[in-house]
Amino acid sequence: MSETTTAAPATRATAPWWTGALSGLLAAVAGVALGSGVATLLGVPTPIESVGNRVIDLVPRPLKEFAIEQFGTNDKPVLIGSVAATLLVAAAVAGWLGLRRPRLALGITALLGLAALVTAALDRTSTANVVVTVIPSLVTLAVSLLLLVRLLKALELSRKVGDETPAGFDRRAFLQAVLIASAAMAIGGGVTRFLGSSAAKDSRADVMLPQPATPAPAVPAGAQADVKGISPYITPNRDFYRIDTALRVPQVPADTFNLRIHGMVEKELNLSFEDLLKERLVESRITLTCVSNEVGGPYVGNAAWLGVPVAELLARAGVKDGADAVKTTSADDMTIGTPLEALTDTERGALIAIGMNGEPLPLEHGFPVRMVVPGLYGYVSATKWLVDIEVTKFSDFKAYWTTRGYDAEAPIKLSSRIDVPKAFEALPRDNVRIGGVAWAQSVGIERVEVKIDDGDWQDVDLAAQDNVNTWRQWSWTWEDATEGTHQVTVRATDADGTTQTSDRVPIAPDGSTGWHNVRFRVE
Ligand SMILES: Nc1nc2c(c(=O)[nH]1)N[C@H]1C(S)=C(S)[C@@H](COP(=O)(O)O)O[C@H]1N2
Ligand SMILES: [Mo]
Repeated sequence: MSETTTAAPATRATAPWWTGALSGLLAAVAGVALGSGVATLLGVPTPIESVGNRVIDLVPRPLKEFAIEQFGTNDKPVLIGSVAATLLVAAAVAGWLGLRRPRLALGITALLGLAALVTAALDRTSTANVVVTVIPSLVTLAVSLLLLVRLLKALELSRKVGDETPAGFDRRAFLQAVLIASAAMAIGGGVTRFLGSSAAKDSRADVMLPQPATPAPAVPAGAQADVKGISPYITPNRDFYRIDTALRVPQVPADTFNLRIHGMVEKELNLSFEDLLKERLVESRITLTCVSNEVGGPYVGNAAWLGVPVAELLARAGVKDGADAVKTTSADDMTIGTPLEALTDTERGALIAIGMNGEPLPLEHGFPVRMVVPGLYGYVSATKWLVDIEVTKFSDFKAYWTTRGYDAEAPIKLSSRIDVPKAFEALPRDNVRIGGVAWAQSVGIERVEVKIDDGDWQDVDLAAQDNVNTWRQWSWTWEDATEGTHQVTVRATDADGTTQTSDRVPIAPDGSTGWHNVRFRVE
């Protein structure tokens, strides 16, 4: 960026500020788009995803909880959006500054690119070699810098020889650079959008699940309560809650899959996906729950899981004396610790699952293989994209969430939820139908009661109990409903005779408690 040798005027005229900001934006977006296209072709995280993954790992637990609470399953788009928005603002400011101080603009752009590079090198969600995972951010860095140089160059004011007043910037060169940047953007965006990573998706489409040796018994008639708007008894896969730290769903094709079982065992086992298909497959309905589920929250779902009993595989490996824990690791390096006895207990029925509601596991729910353990919160049991099972001791390791303020062991707490009415819903006086679900995995639900306002507890109608590991639906009609605003409260009692406590405790360190209530109107 050469300065003219003539004495510069006190204030230098420049091209309009927005041309600088636009240049910064275009250079950054085109760079990111091309980098993302390359990432897609290589099957590794895009630069924005890598930055996002790092943010997930670095944010303190309260903020993570806040994000899950505020945005629920949308926390990922919100995070990606925030990273992208921050980048756009920084790039626009850099471009604007670049009108007067091109070196500063290039410096800022280089720093942004380097940040992406470092996060790509540290990205845990990719099993590819680092040399490959950093290629997209290198492309982003190079393309952004080259384009920014070209755009800013075009914006430099040319001066007629011997004339103090600038003649304006080179509109043709600027337009040309804008077109080049736009083309880069379109190509990168198109590749990312249309060639999105497909190896795991294709692999899933090829999977044929065998018939289970032990199918689940039919869902009992009457397990579904007759209340409009209540949760479906079986949660469809597409509606099943999703909670994980993976910004980009880990890609684990079934044909390269290997499950290693090792640690304090007599004999290490290595099982391919084919091997798992040949095992004795069991199908059972199990209600999964997340420790992040607030009282009345949505992070609970009921599905039929197909899988190999964990107890059988552990028995074959031969667990050594002294072990009390199993540390499972996923393809994206999530570590989860589970009490050994929960997995060796054949009664409990923990599964190495390969199927969900009659289909191979959806990619977001752990394809090709995950663990499902009745009665334990997901973060201590339900490892998705499972690749490694190590028999060990709790004293020898700390699992991911245990280092973030959650307890190492966490059975699911007895709980109940009102599905209908929704908050502030208006119901007609002659048809005040109330309903919901209650769960006490591995024990079973025996009784559910509701009360209106400060009235007496009333027994509700319980739908048929499926098995002790599934939720149970309930319904109730308020016969002599009175007009106005009311509050309904629910509490459940399990088959051991324990009734839910009214004490409200937060989700950390081992799950929420308290009664769910809903305010609604009768008209
Ligand atoms: N690899 C991996 N597995 C994981 C998690 C994760 O973040 N990564 N989250 C766990 C948590 S906290 C829960 S509640 C369940 C949720 O399973 P789902 O998304 O299929 O409902 O997965 C568990 N398995
Ligand atoms: Mo969870």
